[in-house]
Amino acid sequence: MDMTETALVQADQKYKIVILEDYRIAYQSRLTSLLGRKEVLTGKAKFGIFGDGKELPQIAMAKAFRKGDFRSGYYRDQTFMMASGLLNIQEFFAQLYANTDVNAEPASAGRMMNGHYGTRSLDEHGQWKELKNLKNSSSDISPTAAQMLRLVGLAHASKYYRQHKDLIGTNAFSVNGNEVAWGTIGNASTSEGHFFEAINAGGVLQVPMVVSVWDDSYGISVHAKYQTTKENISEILKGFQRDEKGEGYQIFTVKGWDYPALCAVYEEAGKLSREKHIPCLVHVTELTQPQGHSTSGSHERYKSKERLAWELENDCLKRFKEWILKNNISTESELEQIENDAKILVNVSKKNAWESYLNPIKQEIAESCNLLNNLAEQTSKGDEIAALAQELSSIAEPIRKEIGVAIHKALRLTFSEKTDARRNLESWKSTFEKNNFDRYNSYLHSESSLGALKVVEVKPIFNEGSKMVDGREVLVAYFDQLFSKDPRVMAFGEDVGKIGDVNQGFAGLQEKHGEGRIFDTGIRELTIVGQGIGTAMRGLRPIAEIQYLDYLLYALQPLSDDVATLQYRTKGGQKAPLIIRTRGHRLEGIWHSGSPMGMILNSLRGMLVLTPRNMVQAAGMYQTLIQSDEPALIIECLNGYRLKERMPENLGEYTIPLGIPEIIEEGSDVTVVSYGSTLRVVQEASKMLKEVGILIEIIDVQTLLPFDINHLISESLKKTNKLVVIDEDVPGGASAFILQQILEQQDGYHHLDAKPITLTAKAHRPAYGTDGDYFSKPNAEEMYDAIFNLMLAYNPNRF
Ligand SMILES: Cc1ncc(C[n+]2csc(CCOP(=O)(O)OP(=O)(O)O)c2C)c(N)n1
Ligand SMILES: [Mg+2]
Repeated sequence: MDMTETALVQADQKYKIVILEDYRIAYQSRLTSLLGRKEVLTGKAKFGIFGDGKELPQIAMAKAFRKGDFRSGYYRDQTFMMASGLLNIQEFFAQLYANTDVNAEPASAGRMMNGHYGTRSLDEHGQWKELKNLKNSSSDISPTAAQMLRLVGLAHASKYYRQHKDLIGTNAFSVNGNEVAWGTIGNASTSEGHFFEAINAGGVLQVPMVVSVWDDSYGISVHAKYQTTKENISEILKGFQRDEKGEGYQIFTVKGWDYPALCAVYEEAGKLSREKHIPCLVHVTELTQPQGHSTSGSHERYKSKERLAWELENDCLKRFKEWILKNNISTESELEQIENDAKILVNVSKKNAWESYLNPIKQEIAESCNLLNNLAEQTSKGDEIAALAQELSSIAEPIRKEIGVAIHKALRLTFSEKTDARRNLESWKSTFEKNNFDRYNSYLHSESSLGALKVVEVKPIFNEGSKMVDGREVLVAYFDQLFSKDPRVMAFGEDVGKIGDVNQGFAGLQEKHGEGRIFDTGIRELTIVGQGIGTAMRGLRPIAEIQYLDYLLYALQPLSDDVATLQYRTKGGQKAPLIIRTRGHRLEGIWHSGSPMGMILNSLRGMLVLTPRNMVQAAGMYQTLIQSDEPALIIECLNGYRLKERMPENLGEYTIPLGIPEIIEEGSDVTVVSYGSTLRVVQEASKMLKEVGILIEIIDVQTLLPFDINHLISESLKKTNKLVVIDEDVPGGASAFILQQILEQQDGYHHLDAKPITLTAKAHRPAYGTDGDYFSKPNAEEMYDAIFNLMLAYNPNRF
């Protein structure tokens, strides 16, 4: 052999090794799916959804995936995760069994059902890791197509880092923006508005995202003919194809069983996106579902015999094997060896996963049974308690609920006894509960040193020379210094860039700080939020604007499903410290003066909800948020931008502590609790009430989540013994939450001498015009009447 021949053989050999490695991973993944389904059907796991039939394109995608890149995908992606080294087989099974140990199940510590992948961006202290040196996956959620929203932001972060590399310098997240965000979505999920909105946004922004559509012609039982015009997503997206002007997408269509073509497509798409920030769409067709959609049903019910036969023939793994053999890359027996090794590995991994899931529970069973048996010896209910222990220890595959139920019963049976054994059991139970709190209830909010409640308060400073200005000018001055100081901060939304938002809070700032920092977006609330999530997940500090509070409904899905759950569903493994800025409460008409605070409070637990009464408070809250790592919604008063306020001397330094209400008027007769714009109306009512000698104590709660953490309101009730909650939301909306907090959480009912009252807006949306507002929202005269009547009933002799 001459030199070139040797080189060729060596190259061939290398090529073969790579291909066989790909076959090995794909085959292991397939076996994992097959075994996973069995585990569910035999009752070891509750639900299973698997990546079978989608292995090959994911192997190809993983080849193009580099350090610093991010995936934003869905439940079919186990092979990609395995091929990228981000998931091993044991971890796959650990999630299937809901192992709550974060080391065994790093994606969610058993909190999410199987198939929900994600890497840990944060260390155990909640601090960022060097994400540019890691392969990353954002944490999956179940709502179809929702992953497309944050994909836009993950991709936009690369563009931002590239554009501002001199400003930002070396950082943990990006090397010159050379990272790609890889999205995956099922064919049927492309029917969602989320998908189309995200595709359009990515095209407008020209950001490095590669969207793969895994097309198996079905969405559960519903065929593509009901999902997609022409049954073909790449066909109908042709208008997005890049043209000679260089704008748009590079669109690829490739068959899901065609290994060389898949490898070539992903290499090209990755390169285009990484180097030139060109978004790409890869439509992967002719995929199958060997085991149907999930363990919840069988596809024989809705697929024809012909289709089922076609799927068998065109299974990507089968065709990959045929291709390997046809091209003499390997032999039957060599492949068989790989398959046999895979069988052993998958079985051993499954077994290890099961044991590591079950052993700690068995340990707890042993401990609790021991304590129950001790108790049995010291009680007249010995037989019953011993039977409980016996029953508990005989469960072959126990869960913790069974321990909790048995202990509770034992303590019930012996409730009047005071033995050491019972005390020991109680003490064990309290540790058990603490551990279960950690397993199932921790990390709703950041537990890092950057938690919002840990931000140190700095009071605003005013002096004699402090100017009186329009409220919006306080914001402009605040944001101006923020953009100067912190290159991670960007602000965007509808009309945010050129005109500096509809109320001029960013006026002139785009000109000063650049179009990359403060910019306009299309009218697309879902992806405005997604852009915020993705950029925040990559170390930036986005302020994403929803133009009016009423339009938060459009943005609510990703806020509720993605942002609010992120810390919780990853048990502190990921964070998106996103600030959503909006304005509302009072102005004009049905869609410009809403205050759906109950909806917000009920859907956004996990976020902070801040309701500053003026712009000085708002600027201080922004400063608190920017120093913390928690996501928040901040609602400015729509009618407050032109009201005069004093400009603080220490903008950008003072902070408003969260969860700390403020008494804005002292009084001894009634505690009146409210927030936001309504406070000004309450102050009008207060003037009228003073005329008849009634002094109300007006408390601005300032932040609804967190709510009055030091129980200031309850303290006020000790003095007044009467409570009125005034709220612009519908009856029983936010006011119900506020009452629950005061009466139950703060034990406020102890201090009441009269029925607590809520005064709210009417149940309908507010009508247009000043009269519409007056007769729809709580007005000063109604407030006067409600409070006067309360006082009259309480002490008729006083008036
Ligand atoms: C918003 C929302 N609607 C419905 C569902 C229930 N659901 C889960 S998967 C699925 C079908 C998805 O099909 P496709 O996108 O083609 O992905 P495939 O499972 O075929 O890979 C549906 C309807 C959901 N998870 N989220
Ligand atoms: Mg499908």
